[in-house]
Amino acid sequence: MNTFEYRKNLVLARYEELVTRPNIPIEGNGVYNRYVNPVITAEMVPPYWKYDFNPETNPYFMERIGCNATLNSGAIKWNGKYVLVVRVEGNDRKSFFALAESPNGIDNFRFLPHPITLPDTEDPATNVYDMRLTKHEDGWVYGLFCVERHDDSQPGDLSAATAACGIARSKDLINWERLPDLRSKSQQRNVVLHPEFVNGKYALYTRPQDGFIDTGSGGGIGWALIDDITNAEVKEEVIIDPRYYHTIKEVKNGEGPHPIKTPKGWLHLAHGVRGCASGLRYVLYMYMTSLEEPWKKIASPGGYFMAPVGEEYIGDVMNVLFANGWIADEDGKVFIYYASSDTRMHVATSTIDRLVDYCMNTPQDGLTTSESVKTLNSLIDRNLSILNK
Ligand code: BGC
Ligand code: BMA
Repeated sequence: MNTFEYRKNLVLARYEELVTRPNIPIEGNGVYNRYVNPVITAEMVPPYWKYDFNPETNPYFMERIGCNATLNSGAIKWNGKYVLVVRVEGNDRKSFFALAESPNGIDNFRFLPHPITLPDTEDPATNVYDMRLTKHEDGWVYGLFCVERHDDSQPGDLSAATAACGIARSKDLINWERLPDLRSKSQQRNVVLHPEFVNGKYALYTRPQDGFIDTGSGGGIGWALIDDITNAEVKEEVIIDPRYYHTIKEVKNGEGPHPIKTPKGWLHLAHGVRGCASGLRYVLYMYMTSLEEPWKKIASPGGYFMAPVGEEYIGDVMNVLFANGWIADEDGKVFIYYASSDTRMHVATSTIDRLVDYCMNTPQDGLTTSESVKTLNSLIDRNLSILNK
């Protein structure tokens, strides 16, 4: 067999083995289960995206277009399938969106033949990432994502950039209509569309920030009502989930996917960031807001919900868990899609009942060591009186 045939067969066989390998849950802390394998990795991008399959032009069957990572994915249940809109990042550091679907939500994810061709605005972005999908009650599926451009007001600084929220909508997830970017006084990243009208308006979770990296005086996750989604502008913004000193969200926080409606309130998944000697640490946390007034917090479990473990620590940007997609099934099962270290996608499963229980019954962060010890002693005392009976 010549090199071309040999390598082609090897690459195709490896790919097939990876995408079809069964995933197995790992019994965890009772709140959720992780799974033994990631659900999507850069190796699971179709070989025909990477290799030239023509023996004339690629006799060594060499990779031509490399894929660096598959990360921060939006999620939606669509025609009975579990669909992710994956942030695929090429070796050239540009990311784009591509749909991958699975029959069961935990394994056998396959990419559709082409990535999404997202129309540009008049001011094309250099990079786009982290799409949040919302099936809105107006009948459209919206994708909100970060658009990044060089900050031309600082011509001498090649790393100076601006972040804003891009908006697109679709009826089939394949063809996307691009709407104007969200106008806002500040830069924005992690903007998410609420699935229902609130007082007849579109509602956004926002994350105002002073600079491209620094949230600065941007105090946390915000909430804003929008008159016209085809010409969206943040006029007034209130902070609904603030940052705090010496917590898991001291430096930054941001809404994950849009919240899930439950009989007890809206269930939110978010990320919190703190600084440390090795850089920024990103973890996931949860909170709940009122059904009638989604901007009012009704539950705030202390600490993180998920933080990296094992290989999740390792990747392009170490010590990061990030989630912008989850799917709640009719039977109450919840599929949480999270990325580790800006490198690969995983799933964790739970149920609405368990997640609500987690939010309502996990003690809040008392914000000081002595409060934490008080809370711990109260559990220990209650348990010892049971155990010593
Ligand atoms: C990266 C994002 C990152 C952001 C802020 C962007 O250039 O693509 O992944 O969140 O910078 O660090
Ligand atoms: C950003 C996020 C993500 C990324 C994270 C860690 O602020 O928006 O794109 O996962 O930083 O690099």
